[in-house]
Amino acid sequence: MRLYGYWRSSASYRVRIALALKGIAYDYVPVHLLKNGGEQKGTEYAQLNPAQLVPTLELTDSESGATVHLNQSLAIIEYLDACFPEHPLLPANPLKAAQVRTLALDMAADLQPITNLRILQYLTGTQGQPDSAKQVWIEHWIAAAFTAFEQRLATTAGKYCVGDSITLADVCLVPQVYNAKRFGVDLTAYPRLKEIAERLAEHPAFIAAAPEQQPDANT
Ligand SMILES: N[C@@H](CCC(=O)N[C@@H](CS)C(=O)NCC(=O)O)C(=O)O
Repeated sequence: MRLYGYWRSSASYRVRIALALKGIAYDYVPVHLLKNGGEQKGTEYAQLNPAQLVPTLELTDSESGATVHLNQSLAIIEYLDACFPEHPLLPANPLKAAQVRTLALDMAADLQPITNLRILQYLTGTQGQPDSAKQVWIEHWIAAAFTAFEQRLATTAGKYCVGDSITLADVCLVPQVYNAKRFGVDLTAYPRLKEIAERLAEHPAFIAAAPEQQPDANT
């Protein structure tokens, strides 16, 4: 398998965590989101993902032998979960699975897309907003999402976001916490979220998947 990603991309980070949890070996191909106007927009990469976003997972289909490119981190992770059932990321219990998906989507569908690079570039570029507007925007949407997440944890959490096993919810939380810290967001108002994120940060798979551990870190 080959993962096209970027060290600081939260969607790539999610897939790296899932790969590490499941102990799947893969090659890593960095796609620089800023250099030369963004390599994700280049003709070569856009063939792998028409949405011009990372990540892309390249794999060989075991049935046809064809090389396949998968996009959308949650689709990729669900594929990995189905093919590599060790350490399941979605509980078998349908109610618990729905709770996991709710928390995962809070981060991956409601928060991350509106704080994504292209949105921020549109805000300060096309919309002509000052650079400070970016920070205000990010802080506002992180607070909205983390407040809801914190309240949900009151009924779902154990050691981790849902119960005592690591799930897709945890996989989606950690990259957004990384992003929040990057923008200087204080997590004190979210004690459960903070405690779970700190616990996850000590897990070997989350350590291996961390942005600073990637070959393209700080480039
Ligand atoms: N829903 C997509 C989101 C992918 C995404 O937004 N990727 C970001 C990095 S986290 C990206 O490639 N941004 C480049 C850009 O905004 O131009 C997924 O989960 O895979």
